[in-house]
Formats: sequence, structure tokens, C-alpha cells
Amino acid sequence: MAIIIYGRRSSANVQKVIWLCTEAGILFETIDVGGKYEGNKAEKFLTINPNGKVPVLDYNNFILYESNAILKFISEKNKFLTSKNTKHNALVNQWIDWASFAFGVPCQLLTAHMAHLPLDKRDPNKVIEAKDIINEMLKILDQQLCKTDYVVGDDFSLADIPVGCWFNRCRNFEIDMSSFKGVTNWAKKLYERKAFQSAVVAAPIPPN
Ligand SMILES: N[C@@H](CCC(=O)N[C@@H](CS)C(=O)NCC(=O)O)C(=O)O
Repeated sequence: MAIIIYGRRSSANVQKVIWLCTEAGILFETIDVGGKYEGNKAEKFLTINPNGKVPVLDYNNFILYESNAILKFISEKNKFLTSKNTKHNALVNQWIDWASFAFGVPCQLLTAHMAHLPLDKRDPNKVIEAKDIINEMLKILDQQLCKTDYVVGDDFSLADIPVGCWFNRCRNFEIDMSSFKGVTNWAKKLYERKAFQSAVVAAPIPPN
């Protein structure tokens, strides 16, 4: 049985997959691709993901890209963090999408202008714009986390993984989150999880 995760560990989208596999006790190997490792535009890599993006999962020769699809596949396949409650699952999906399309977007903008782009292409105004949007997103997350212990309800769910990865990106780039009490209390619980520590907190920070 071979499970391979293609991608660089500094990528939040890659961290999601590594965190879930670690949390579930699934053995895997990683192959560094993207960022400083490059290779994501190479012909061979484009045959497994024509978008040239990481992560890509090779699960016993079943190839899958798109980090959120990968999370849901691994969860279902291993019956880990699954539920038969349709409404619970809908809320988990809601927050997984929110993490990518609402929270992740300004986090990626911030990362680009603080770490990825060549120095002459970085724009301080984009950093300010990204931080303002992140602050709005953190308010939304905080409202939820003042009501529930975790992102969906009072138990850890698949939704905490993508949200937690982007939260850690904010932490990496020293966004002040101290006024968000719900987020702060939730983060304390994440830090107690060994899988979060090893897959996300200890991961290299972009552009590494
Ligand atoms: N929607 C995709 C986005 C993937 C994505 O944008 N990956 C970035 C890293 S976070 C990437 O591959 N960037 C090119 C690189 O790392 O060189 C997913 O969720 O998997």
C-alpha cells in the first residue's frame, strides 16, 4: 500500500492533507514539488495534475488533485471524521469552502506579497489590503468560535483542518489575533494536537 502526497510542506493546501493523514494515523510519503523545489510545471507532473498545482494525492495509484476533494476522499475512505448527519456534513462543507474561497484568498495574497513574489513585484498596498480582508474573515470565524468549541459544533471535524491551516498562515505572518477570543481558545485546542504541531506549526514558512 503506497500513499504519496506530492507538494511542498510550506503550502497550506499541502499541510491540510498531511495533517489529516497524520491525525488519522495513515502512513504516507511526501515528494517535494512546487515553490523552490519546482517540478510542478514539468511534463510528468502535469500528467497527474494539468493545473500544475500541489497537492496531488497518489492513493494506491488512484490520482486526485484539489486539496478539499483529497480531504473528503481520505476521510470517507478511512471512515475518519465522517458523520451520517446530513446537516452536519453540509456545515463541514460550508466551512471547507469558506476556508478556501473566503479566508484562504487574502491569506494567499498576503503570502504572495510578503514571501513569494520577487522583491520588485511586492506591493505594500496589497499587504494592507490582504490584512484588512483577513481581519474581516477572522471576525466571521470568531463569531462562530465564540458559539462552538470547534468550527462545526463542539467536536473536532474535517472543517477545522483547512481553517486551521490558514489560521497558522496568519500566525506565521504575525497577524495580531489576540482580540479574537473564540479564535484564541480554539487555537489553544489545536496546539494540543500532535498532528497539527507536526504537519502545520513545524512546517517551513513560505517561500521555503
Ligand atoms: N484549489 C487548489 C489550489 C492549489 C494551489 O494553489 N496550490 C499552490 C500551493 S498552496 C501551488 O501549487 N502553487 C505553486 C507552487 O507551489 O509552486 C487546491 O486546493 O488544491
